[in-house]
Amino acid sequence: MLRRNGTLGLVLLVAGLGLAGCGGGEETTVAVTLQEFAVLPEQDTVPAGSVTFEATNEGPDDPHELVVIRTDLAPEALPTTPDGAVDEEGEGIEVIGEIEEFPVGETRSGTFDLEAGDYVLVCNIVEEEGGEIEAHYALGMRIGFVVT
Ligand SMILES: [Cu+2]
Repeated sequence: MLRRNGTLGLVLLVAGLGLAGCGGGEETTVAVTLQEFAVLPEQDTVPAGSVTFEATNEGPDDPHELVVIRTDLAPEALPTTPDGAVDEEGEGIEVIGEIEEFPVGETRSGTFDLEAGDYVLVCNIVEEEGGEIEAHYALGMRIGFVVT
């Protein structure tokens, strides 16, 4: 009797681990503030699985976007094009997806299947402001993000 219960318990435990290890088990929502010039997620570490970013553009003036990049590079060390934007085809990075540019005062969400690893969240908008080129990435819209 004792032995049977022990075996049953072990089987249930293994089944439970199997489900958890199947991927897609975890669903996490992370609020992210976009502003001039910063990307501010409410948490910087999430479990692997389905991750929904709820991005709010707090401006005050510019449209912003949120690009999810998998990379082992530091947030400020991503490959760039001559205008200062991240080269999305560059060495050492993989663009997973993005929430496209949207206006101040609005919130947009995007859901991505993220494996464990190191990521960087950036806004990769480049605009001309009074004759000067402004790359939001170069101005500080970048932050590390870890999936465990
Ligand atoms: Cu931006």
